[in-house]
Parts: sequence; structure tokens; C-alpha cells
Amino acid sequence: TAGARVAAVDLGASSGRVMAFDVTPDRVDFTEAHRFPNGPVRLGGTLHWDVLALYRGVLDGLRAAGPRLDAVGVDSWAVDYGLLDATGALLGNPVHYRDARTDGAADAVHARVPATELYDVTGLQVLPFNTVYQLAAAAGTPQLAAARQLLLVPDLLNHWLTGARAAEVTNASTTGLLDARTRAWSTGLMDRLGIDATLFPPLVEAGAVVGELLPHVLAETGLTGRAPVVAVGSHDTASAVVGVPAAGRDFAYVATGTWSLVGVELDAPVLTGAGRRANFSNELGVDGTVRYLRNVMGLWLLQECLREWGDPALGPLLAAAADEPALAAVVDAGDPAFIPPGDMPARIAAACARTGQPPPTTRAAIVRCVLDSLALAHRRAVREAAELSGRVVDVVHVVGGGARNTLLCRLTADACGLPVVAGPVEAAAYGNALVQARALGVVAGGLAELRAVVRASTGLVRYEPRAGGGDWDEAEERLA
Ligand code: ADP
Ligand code: LRH
Repeated sequence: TAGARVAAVDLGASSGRVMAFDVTPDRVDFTEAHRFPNGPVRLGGTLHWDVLALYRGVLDGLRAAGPRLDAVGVDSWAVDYGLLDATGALLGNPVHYRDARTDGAADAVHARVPATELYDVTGLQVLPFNTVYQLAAAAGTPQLAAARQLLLVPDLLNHWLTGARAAEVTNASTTGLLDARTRAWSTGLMDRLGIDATLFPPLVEAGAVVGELLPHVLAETGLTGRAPVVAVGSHDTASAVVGVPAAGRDFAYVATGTWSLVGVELDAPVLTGAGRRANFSNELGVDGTVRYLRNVMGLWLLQECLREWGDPALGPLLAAAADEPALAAVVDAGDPAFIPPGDMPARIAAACARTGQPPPTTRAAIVRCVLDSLALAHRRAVREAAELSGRVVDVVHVVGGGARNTLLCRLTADACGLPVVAGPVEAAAYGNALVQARALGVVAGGLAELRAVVRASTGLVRYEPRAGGGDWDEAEERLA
């Protein structure tokens, strides 16, 4: 086939977007068909996602991307799910991973199956909100008792679009219930944890056709003709890693949006004790790969400061932060204490005080503290990923919304002592669209060929590390 038009639906924690991609065998071009805000909605004591608003955003996006689409693919943030009852009805709004219901849940799970044994099977880093811990927190609720199916967010949207039920593997690997070696559900772990294995639909690998858009979806979106929904790397980070424009194998990536996901791409999981203690994750990637990575708190730290300050413009703040002294104070951007929403500037100041550093007082100084801290955490994760996996790293690719943040890119290059190549901002959408295009037969090859298409289609910015760019070793010592 000479070309195709596909819609990449990419739902991030801070915004959802539908990108219309025109794909040829060696180049893609996209337009942003629709973007809509996303974020936690507090109802009573619980943080939710407004999943119907997201579904409507997807429909609006498909309408804007149409009227002719050759395929559709959906990716989103990981771990969260909707429950369906025996009639297929949604049992409540999906709970947001930042909700406090998981406080203490990991410990309760580990009391039944030790963390070492979980890691041996799943290779997953402990994040308090992994699906397995959310299910422990939900145990005994009427909702879970009534549930007959659990669908992660992209699988839920695919279900609403097509009627089909499937679990795409890359996102399934973030549940804590998938075997990282076999890429299959671990019914053994489910049994030991008292989790009903029949909740989980059959797994599919990225590239599989999930189904066709339902007639009422075609009618509502004004799309003409039929359109398959293709399973893409449905974990946004998996699609973003496909969209990394690396030319060789010796690269690390920093996928920076609400989170920074920092790591390397491997052919097989690394399930060592050292990796487990360093809290490295073996999340599964497209084409049988493993994303060996760690979560860093990401631009959430900045987003929450901005929200506290009444959402001032970002540009002037970043410019002021660039003029602040380097590394005056840093915090541990891996600390789960930063996960919940709420008064972020105060929490940052408290963390500085705890580690004997002068808390930043101005907005510019707080922003600089956040960006220095992120760069420091990027450096640590890049180094540890290389050490623990044996992968050589000679370049760091920064993709996602944070690739727009020149100060963050520059600091990351300085901290890592490696060149940073920044872009594309919409790496997840590129990766999503290219996996669809390959399923349609428009582009051919493996990840190297898909990445060559990304390189041919987008402008990239290179940042060389600067000598004298700050004493990062000393800054790291302050957090030791
Ligand atoms: P997510 O997918 O998690 O919702 P994105 O990848 O869309 O996140 O990244 C959002 C972040 O990108 C914002 O929080 C902001 O910090 C950063 N960003 C967006 N636009 C700009 C910009 N023009 N300059 C600097 N940073 C930006
Ligand atoms: C980034 C992301 C990340 C997960 C988090 C819940 O959007 O998918 O990879 O850890 O959301």
C-alpha cells in the first residue's frame, strides 16, 4: 500500500489528543485533530478519571481527523482500569492512580507474596499504584464483587469503540500480574493473591487488529467506510519508546511528560536482585522488547506548583529559572511522597529542609529546584539502567512534552555528561501511528525502520553536555 491515514489517540495524565497521521513508507506527517484537558476529579474522598469525557474527546477527535481513516489506535497512561459487570456496564468511574486508597496496599500484598517473588515473575518496579496494589485496596468492595471484566484504560476505550475485549501486552505489563519472561498473565500470582483470573481478557501483542469501529461510532463520528482499531503499544510509554528517533542501539530515553520514564531498551528482561533493589522495571515493549526503566516524578512537580500559583504563564517562569544559580537545592524526584496532589511548593521546601538545604523561596528558585532535581534523577536512572543491564549508552533521547523545555534538556545533558537529542514532543503519537501503519502494510520492518521514519519526519534539537555545568556528584551526595 502506498499510503494511509490513521488516527493516533494518546491520552496523557494532563491532556488527551487525537493526531491524524498521513503515512507513506518513509515519512509521516501529522496534524493535531483535537486536544482536550485531562486530570483528576475528586468526588467525595476519591480521585477519579472522567472516563466518559475522555471517550467523548476521542469521538470528537475521530470526527475531526476524518472523514476517512484507515485505522485507529489508542494509548494512555498505565495501571488504571475500568470494571464491567455481567451486562457489560461500567461499574463506576475508574479511580485515579494518585488516589490515597493504595496507602499501605503494597505492604499488604507483600505480606502474602514477598516483593522478591513478585519481582522474579513480573520484573516490575514497586509503585504504590500498580494495578495489583489497587486491586488489593479494592478487595471486598461491592464493585469488585460485581465485576466480571477488568479493562485497562486503552483496552476499555477499544472495547467501547469496537465491542471487542482484549488486553494489549505493553500496558498489561504495568499491572504487576504479567510474567515478564513469557509475556502471559501470571495466573499463579493471581491465585496466590486471591485475584479472580477470569477478570482479565486474553492478551494481544501490539499490531493485532482488535476489531472494527462499531456502526454507531461510525455514525457519531461521521467516518465513512470501515476502520479497524489496531492494538498499538497501548501503554503511552511503550508507544513513546517506539517513537524515539534513535539511530543505533546504544541509547537511553527520557520520556518526559507528567512523569519522566528513564531507561534503555532490551531484548530480554533483567530480573536481578540489584535491579529490584534499584527499583528498575521490566515493562514490556513493542516487538518483544523490554523497557528497562524507572519512574521519575516528572513535570508533575512543576504542574502542581503552577496549579498552586494559579497557573501563571510557563515561558517567563522557565526563563527566570534559567537565571537562577545551579543546584542551590535539590530534592529526590523519585520520592513517592510527591505522588499525591496538593501544595507542591510547600512539600518541596520541606524536602529541602529535611536534607539540610536552604529551601527555595521565590517561584523562579522553586522551578529551578524542580528542574535541577529532575535532571539529577535522569542522570541517576540513565547510569543505573546502563550498569544494571550492561547496555552501553552514548546518547540520551528526550521525548514528550518536556522536550519543549530547553532548560530541562540542557540540564539533563549536563547532568548525564552525554549529548541529549530532544524530540519529538509527540513521540507516543508517532509510535502509535507507526505501529498501525505497519499493521496496514504501509511501512515495513522492525523498530529500527520505524525509528528511521520518525527521524525523517521531524526536527530534533541536540544539546551537548557542558564542562563546568555544575557539580552533580556533590548534589547527589546531599540526597544520599
Ligand atoms: P502527559 O502526556 O503526561 O499529559 P505531555 O507529554 O503532554 O504530558 O507533557 C506535558 C508537559 O510538557 C507540561 O506539564 C509542561 O511542563 C511541558 N510543556 C508543554 N509545553 C511546553 C512549553 N511550551 N515549554 C516548556 N514545557 C512545556
Ligand atoms: C506515563 C505513565 C507511566 C506510568 C504512569 C502511571 O504517562 O504511563 O509510564 O507509570 O503513567
